[in-house]
Amino acid sequence: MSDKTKAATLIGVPLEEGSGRGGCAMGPAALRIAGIGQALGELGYRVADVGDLRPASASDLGENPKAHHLPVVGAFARAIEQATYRAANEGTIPVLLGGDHSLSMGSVSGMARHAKDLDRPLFVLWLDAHADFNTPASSPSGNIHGMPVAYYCGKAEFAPILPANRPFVDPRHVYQVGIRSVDEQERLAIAESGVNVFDMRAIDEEGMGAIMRRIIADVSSANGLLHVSLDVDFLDPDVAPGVGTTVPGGATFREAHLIMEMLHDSGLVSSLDLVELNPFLDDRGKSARVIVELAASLFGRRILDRPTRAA
Ligand code: EXY
Ligand code: MN
Ligand code: MN
Ligand code: MN
Repeated sequence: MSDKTKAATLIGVPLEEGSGRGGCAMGPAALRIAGIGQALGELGYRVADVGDLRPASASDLGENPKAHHLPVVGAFARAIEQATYRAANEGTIPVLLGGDHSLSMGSVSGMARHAKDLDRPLFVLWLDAHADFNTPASSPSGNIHGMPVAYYCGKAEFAPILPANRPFVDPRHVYQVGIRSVDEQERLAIAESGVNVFDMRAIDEEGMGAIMRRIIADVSSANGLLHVSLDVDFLDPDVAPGVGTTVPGGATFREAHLIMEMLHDSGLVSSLDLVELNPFLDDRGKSARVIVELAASLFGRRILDRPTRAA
């Protein structure tokens, strides 16, 4: 996280219709109670909380049996795209408090518009058990939270949600880390797309530090902006049980913190999603607190000061 900016905008997204079950709409409240604003403030950031987005359902978007609750999810995507773009344009780091992962259709699209204004490429670091690369045609569930990566890469158009000329993210600029649950058709689409996937086996074999050094070097050499999207199910369920789509064998507490610490030191992060927290499934606020601690590491909380490395 760049210390030059030192301002963050919290954007609450009480959206759960993309997930196929109730609970994620309580995520923004749980993250606030767990102290997200206070944590960033203590690290020296000027924090503005714009409250929760509550757009009216988009009546121009018809229901789609293969993309459930499209009028609600689409209305949120429009509102999120604008709020994210505005916060970034004002020189702050947008922090999306989710809400299910379909919110990234809006946040990443908003950052893609911002990056285009700056004539810089947008990169995305997708921390998730899932690839979220389905389309309405390939999805086994019809739940839109399994589709946002395909959407912002321009590979899945449900209906005219955002303007047709919106900038897409180059799939080769998407880095997925922690992946361990991929659907059959999704697997083929990812392989063809050029998305960079570091699955759990890659993490086991190569180590999180080595993987992150490669990603950071790629973004840095392209002078890119980096959007980070953290799905609670990226973490092992023992670390963070408060999510509806747990998959065993996830990232450890320290692996996740190492990512955040290295990202902070890189100074490359422009924006952040904290998604899929389901307080109804959580263990007395455990997962909400872990997510806030990870965000604090991303914004500069450290165990000890590091020696400055020679260039
Ligand atoms: N791949 C499955 C689907 O598309 O239904 C599961 C997606 C879960 C998505 C969670 C949020 O990361
Ligand atoms: Mn996800
Ligand atoms: Mn997931
Ligand atoms: Mn490139």
